[in-house]
This record gives sequence, C-alpha cells and structure tokens, in this order.
Amino acid sequence: MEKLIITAAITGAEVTKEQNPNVPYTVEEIGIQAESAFKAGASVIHLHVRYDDGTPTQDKERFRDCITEIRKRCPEVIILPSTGGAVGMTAEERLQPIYLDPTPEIATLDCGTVNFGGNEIFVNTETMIMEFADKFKTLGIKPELEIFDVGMIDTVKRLHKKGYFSASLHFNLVLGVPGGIAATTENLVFLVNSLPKTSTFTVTAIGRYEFPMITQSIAMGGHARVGFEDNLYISKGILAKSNGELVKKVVSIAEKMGREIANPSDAQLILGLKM
Ligand code: KMH
Ligand code: ZN
Repeated sequence: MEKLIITAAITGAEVTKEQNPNVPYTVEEIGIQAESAFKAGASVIHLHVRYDDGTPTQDKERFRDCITEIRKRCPEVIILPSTGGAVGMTAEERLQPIYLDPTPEIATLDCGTVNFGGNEIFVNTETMIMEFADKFKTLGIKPELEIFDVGMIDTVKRLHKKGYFSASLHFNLVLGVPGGIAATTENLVFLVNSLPKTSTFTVTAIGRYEFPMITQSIAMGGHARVGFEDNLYISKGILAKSNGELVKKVVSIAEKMGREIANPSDAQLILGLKM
C-alpha cells in the first residue's frame, strides 16, 4: 500500500477558543499548530485563516502572513489552502488564496451545495465549481475535491468528462457534517466504490467519528485528515492540546496497522504535485 498522507486541518472556520482554547487564531498560533502537526507526522496542512479575534477570513494578505510563519517553522510541509472559507462568503472572496505568490500546489475545491451543520447553506453551484476548476487549471493548482455527499462525486465525474479536471483526481471524502452524508462504514465503502478507479482519496469525519472513519480509510488504502477544524477531542470528553496530539494518534494507529507515514516529498509524488 502507498504511504499514508496525514493532513492536519489546524483551525477551520467554525470552531472557537470557547470550545477548545487551543484553536489557533493569530499568525503565531497558526504557525505553532502547523509545526506541532508537521513534527508529529503530517505532510499536509489544510489552511484556513482567522483574524486575531477568531473571525474567519479569506484575505490574501492574512494567508500570506500565515504561510510565511508556517514556512519559517516547517519549510517543506505542503500547504493546502481552503477555497471554501466560511459559509456566506462570495466566490470571489473565497478564491483569494489561489492568487498567492508562489501559487499553491494544491487547494480545496468544494463540489456541491450542502446544508452545513444545520440551517446554514454552503453554496457551490455547478457554475461555481466550473469557474473554480477553470481557474485552478489555468494556474496549475491541483484540486482536492471536497465531497460532502455522494451526488457530488457524480458531479465531478460529469465535469471530468467535459475536461474540467486533469488526469488523476484526488478526493476528500467528508462524512458526518449535519446535512451531508453520515459517518458510517456502509457510506464510506459506497463513496470509495463510487470514485473513478485511478483516484486517490483522504477521509475526514466530524467529531467522534474522526478516528473510527480514518482507521477504515487507512485499511482501505486511503489517506487521513485530522485536526481542530473537524474534531476538538483526543478521546471522549478530553480536549486535544494541539493538532500535533491528534496527528500523533493517527500515526500510532497507522503503525499498528503496518502503514508507513508519508513525508512531504512522498506526498507530492502520491498526489502528483509539481516538485
Ligand atoms: N468551512 C466550510 C464551510 C473547504 O475548506 O474547502 C467549508 C470548508 C471546505 O471548510
Ligand atoms: Zn476546510
């Protein structure tokens, strides 16, 4: 089996310090959390940024500052910026990090509209997906295709036939967002079986489903995402001290299952990123 790519989603846009005081907001806190995840075994940092008061933003300058801080601490880690941002942001706002210099190697591309955690609607119309895909292609950015429900895989396949994506696809299967597909073994198997055969995939699951679902992904040859964006607890009722602590737990699961951990250059090869 391929080495395991561990992605750390270190802050996201929704979780707060009230829920876990270790959620990073400032540039320095983001750097510290990225470094803890990298040192523990993450080869990819999925990056959202916040202002110092915790407000999520897609501001290009804020991304630049956070990336500079992360690069100072772990120069080789792969940085995977979000183009999802937070619910309610416009497409234009969300796309800002793709225009960073240097251009990101990979970024998220959300593949459908979904009720997001209750009454909020995370809007990704087909026109938006095509617009994002065109821009990614022009800039040479690999999309990490974010899937919140099974129909989104069908959307990707349809657009792939029309030439919106280059050859090998990489998916992030997200289970357990209230409004999206539930985090069950049956659903994970169904999602994986629905992917084009040559795809790579990682698995994200929300809250207490994080570790059970990624363990199954590791067994199926998929990759794993953990981090405060998705889950704030290291075990039942115990808040995680850092993203590094969450990554360490994945590493220990993978080791027990005999799966080697990818470093950033392994991950670049597996994902077919420019080197
Ligand atoms: N914050 C969510 C609304 C992404 O990064 O592309 C969207 C999200 C997905 O986190
Ligand atoms: Zn995200």
